[in-house]
Amino acid sequence: LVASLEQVDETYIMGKPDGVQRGLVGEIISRFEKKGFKLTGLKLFQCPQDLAEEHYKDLKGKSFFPKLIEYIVSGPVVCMAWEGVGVVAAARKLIGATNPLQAEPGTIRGDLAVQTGRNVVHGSDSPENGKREIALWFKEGELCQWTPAQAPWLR
Ligand code: RTP
Repeated sequence: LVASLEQVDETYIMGKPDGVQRGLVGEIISRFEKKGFKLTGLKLFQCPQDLAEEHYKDLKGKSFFPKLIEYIVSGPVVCMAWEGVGVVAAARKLIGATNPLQAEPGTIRGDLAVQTGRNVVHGSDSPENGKREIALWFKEGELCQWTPAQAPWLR
């Protein structure tokens, strides 16, 4: 009851090219599904250069920016939109620290990655960016609004 009164947010989660190449797509999706969030968008997608640059525009001045863009467009990514109470912060926790060597065991990066430049997955860092990024990566008809079958233990 308490949770149902709170704000439902949405976040953009992306399996990065290394996650796809290493066969971790199912594992990544599974972590968010098992937690109890609702999937509202999902596609495999070859990201063009301009979209990668727009997505990471806040990092444009960083020395690693060119390598980051090269990495993101190096192969298909898995684009996901997830919805739920507190989903943005919870997803960041499930993903773990940016540097996988500092990410806690039990997190996606802590369990599955070693290098910052190959850290398997992206998650929006605020509800505002969640909305912005979902609008950036998905066309309207690609998102599904649906009501899960009654399962009050997940609310
Ligand atoms: P993300 O946006 O991918 O979820 O990652 P984040 O918030 O944890 O980290 P952020 O600082 O926004 O950086 C975005 C991505 O850039 C790559 N990166 N490389 N020093 C480096 O070489 C470096 N620092 C960041 C990572 O792929 C990081 O996830």
